[in-house]
Amino acid sequence: MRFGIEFVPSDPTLKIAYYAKLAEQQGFEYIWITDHYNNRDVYSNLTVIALNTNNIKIGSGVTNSYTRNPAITASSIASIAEISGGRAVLGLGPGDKSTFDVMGIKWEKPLVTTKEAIQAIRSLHEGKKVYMDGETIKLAGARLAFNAGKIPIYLGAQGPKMLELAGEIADGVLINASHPKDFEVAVEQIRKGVDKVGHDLSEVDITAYTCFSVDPDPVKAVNAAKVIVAFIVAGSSDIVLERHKIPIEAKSQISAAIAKADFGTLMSELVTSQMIEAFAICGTPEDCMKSINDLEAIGVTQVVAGSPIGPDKEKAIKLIGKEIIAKM
Ligand code: F42
Repeated sequence: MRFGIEFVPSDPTLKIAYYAKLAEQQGFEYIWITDHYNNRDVYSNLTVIALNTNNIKIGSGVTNSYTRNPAITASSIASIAEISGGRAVLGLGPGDKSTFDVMGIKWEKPLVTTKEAIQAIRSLHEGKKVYMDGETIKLAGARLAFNAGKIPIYLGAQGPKMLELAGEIADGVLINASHPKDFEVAVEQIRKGVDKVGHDLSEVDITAYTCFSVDPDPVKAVNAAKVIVAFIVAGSSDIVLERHKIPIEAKSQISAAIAKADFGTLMSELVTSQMIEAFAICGTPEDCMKSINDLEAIGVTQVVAGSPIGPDKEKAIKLIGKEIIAKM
């Protein structure tokens, strides 16, 4: 099992760089930085992290091809590869519709757009002059003026078609989920894509991009995860909720509480232990280790400790290093 960690640049960049260095010391292999326009910029964060770490791989987790043209993304991540001595990985997904709406960006054909963007970025990294008359991506002779080298591309995916596409064309897939039931379904979809192109499933780094919360006190760990789990429930499809036997009406109740910023009711009533179990890896290091072992048995090859990581981030990073990574 590989271990990654997600940082959200709602925190200041220098604070993230401090956590990043700590994560490297604790044995994590990947750092993933989220990309949303309202947070600090992903590539500024990756640059500062590159300069403050030595071995850990660093990537966008995930950027998209709506807010950034694929040629710009190809150049940005290749710059990070150069600055970091070849440690860059590109996480790319269809993006977050709610942030596009406020920027006036239309979210058209996310599957096709993401596929074409990956093809374009790969060709640019191979040093080619790229002409692409795709359904949505159009390039008319774009070429990078410096050597990018080979940069692994991970696809951010949840939907069945997107997961299949990841199996077909990506080096890895970042799946926002935490429970074995969701990965049973996901792995089958990825396998379909892999089979289509005659590859082997082992060539894809199947990554659980989890809501993770660890603390010696399991109650504190659960409380720290509740707000994140509330957002996950509010954004989950009915199929996913049914899979976990969570009543569909819970989604609208939680969405209403989020809209009113009624975090008291969320914390005390609406987010149930069943939801925590379905959508987070949570509890003592031993609890978390058990969940990680269950994921590994299903085919997950990387676990990313995503927000909140724990009620005390620094303590949680050290705890994961000492009590989980070192013991796996
Ligand atoms: N989004 C961000 O904006 N920033 C982040 O930092 C971020 C991190 C992140 C990490 C892991 C992860 O898994 C996702 C992450 N996301 C982040 C969200 C990500 O960008 C996507 O929003 C998320 O993964 C949801 O994507 P999805 O896999 O559910 O795909 C959507 C587009 C979907 O509907 N997929 C369908 C499917 O079955 O997979 C396919 C729909 C389809 O076929 N559409 C056709 C097409 O061409 O797109 C068009 C159909 C038509 O009628 O037009």
